[in-house]
Amino acid sequence: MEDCYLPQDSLFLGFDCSTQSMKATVLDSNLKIVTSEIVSFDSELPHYKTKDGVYRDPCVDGRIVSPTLMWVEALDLILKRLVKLKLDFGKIVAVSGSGQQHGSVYWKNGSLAKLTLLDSKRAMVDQLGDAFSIKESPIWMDSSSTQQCKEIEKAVGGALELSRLSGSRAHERYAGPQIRKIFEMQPEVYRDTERISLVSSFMASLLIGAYACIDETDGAGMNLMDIKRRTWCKIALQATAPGLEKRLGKLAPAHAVAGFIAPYFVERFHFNKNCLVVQWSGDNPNSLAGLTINTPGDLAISLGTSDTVFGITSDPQPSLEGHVFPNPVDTEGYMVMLVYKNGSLTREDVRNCYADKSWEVFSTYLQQTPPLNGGKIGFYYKEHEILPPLPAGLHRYILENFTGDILDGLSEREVEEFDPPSEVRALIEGQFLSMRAHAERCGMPSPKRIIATGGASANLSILNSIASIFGCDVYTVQRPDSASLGAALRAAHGWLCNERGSFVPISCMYMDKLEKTSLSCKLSATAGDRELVTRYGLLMKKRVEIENCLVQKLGRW
Ligand code: ADP
Ligand code: XUL
Repeated sequence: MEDCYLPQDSLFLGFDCSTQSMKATVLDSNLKIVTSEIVSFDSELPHYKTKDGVYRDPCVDGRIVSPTLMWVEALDLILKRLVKLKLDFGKIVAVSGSGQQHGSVYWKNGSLAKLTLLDSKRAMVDQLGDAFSIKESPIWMDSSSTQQCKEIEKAVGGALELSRLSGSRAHERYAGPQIRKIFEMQPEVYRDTERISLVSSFMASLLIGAYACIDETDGAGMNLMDIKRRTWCKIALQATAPGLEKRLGKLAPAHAVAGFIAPYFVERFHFNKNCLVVQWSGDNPNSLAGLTINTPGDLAISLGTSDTVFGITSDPQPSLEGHVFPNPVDTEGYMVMLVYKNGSLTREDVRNCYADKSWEVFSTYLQQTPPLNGGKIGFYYKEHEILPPLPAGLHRYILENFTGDILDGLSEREVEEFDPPSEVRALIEGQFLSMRAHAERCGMPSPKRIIATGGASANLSILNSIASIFGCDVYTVQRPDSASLGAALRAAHGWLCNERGSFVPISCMYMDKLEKTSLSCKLSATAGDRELVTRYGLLMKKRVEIENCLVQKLGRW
């Protein structure tokens, strides 16, 4: 194993610009957390008037955006908070970050000059007010580009072909269909755009005071990149919009250095001028890094605003439901992922309706009710769902007979038949049975261990349900914000690769001393009995059949 020495007394800063908040985590050279901070968009930047960090457009079906400037202001604010915590910025040798995946930012013609010449005496937000041709960035929750998805798939030879080329079929939230929508509906705005960034490369651009490259892993979440070659895919570019390649700039590996930190940050926060900014990437890829996932069979379940399931493989299969990205922490291999839009916000909704708005009551209900819920199952979609593509809505069923014919065997009953505790269990079992079913369908290996992260991984009763449904142990990390932790780890990794002049495996930084770092995980829920796992398997199959019926009846594709 190579010697992966990080200089004593140095610090590594990782951000996470997510849907509801901006987070920061600082690691020392032993990969221990020194400090962390969070800025919640709704409550701490109330003048943007977001709800859950976003605007849901009441006039345009499925349009969900966030104000780009809010992210700019949040960066300044979180750095000010870190100053208050007496963080020694001079010791930070590398910075990186996570962005919510797929969200895109549109820089107006002539904005590079504004970015390069930021004056450290005035807040960034006051200098970039006029820098964007679109002030509200489409984000991952948006589902308003169905038409463009269809057009792009048709132009490249179908959904599966696009998935084979770019790692995913066309998805409304992906930047490619969003860009095409802007090109079609606001051609003058598209013409007035000199650069398109993802949230990740946008934040890196602020930090280096120039346009940063899009990294190859987050770039794969656009329906525009050839995942095998790690280059822009000509046919997808052509199917999306003219003159796109020059607006996207170049791609770079996630471990590459984007540049030195800009004078704005050196003068305003006293960063060392030699501090490196390592390419930012998506929040899920950085979580994969932060959870130290590097063996097939390790499965991560992230329970944040969205729920995601991911692991690594050397042999990804193109599919219509999963996503394939280049491995963010290696030059070889792939990350495979499933994404649900109805994650924490839907759990909160059910908690608020049925469990006195309290996680404690929610957990008690989950503990009180028997596994399999007496055949009561539910599909809870507060928002239009991605997996499967179904509109917002609530569908409850009671399976009378587990072995009977699916449509004869189930009856859709009145809401009253579900008391509050079984409502909670139906939601949780439904969410995790769906994950188990789709992970199997995508060819992900049966998990040997699951690592849970994200806000809801703090809930032990949820973790117990996961362990029973998947039939394997569930681990948690010391802190649920693995995306900013992973970003700090990737900052260290990028620094090391740069120092060496070539790629080194990320694991060499923590191998053999994992338990001494802040990356170690602990066993939080143990696998349930095998018989229950088998019975959950049967319930899962029934649920898939019902899901398929719902998609046939209500799906939009
Ligand atoms: P983000 O995707 O914005 O980074 P987080 O990972 O920070 O989201 O997760 C935030 C979510 O965590 C909240 O929306 C909340 O519903 C959920 N959460 C927090 N505590 C609990 C709990 N004890 N049980 C279930 N969910 C929780
Ligand atoms: C991933 C996705 C979400 C966002 C949330 O494809 O859409 O998980 O990354 O921030």
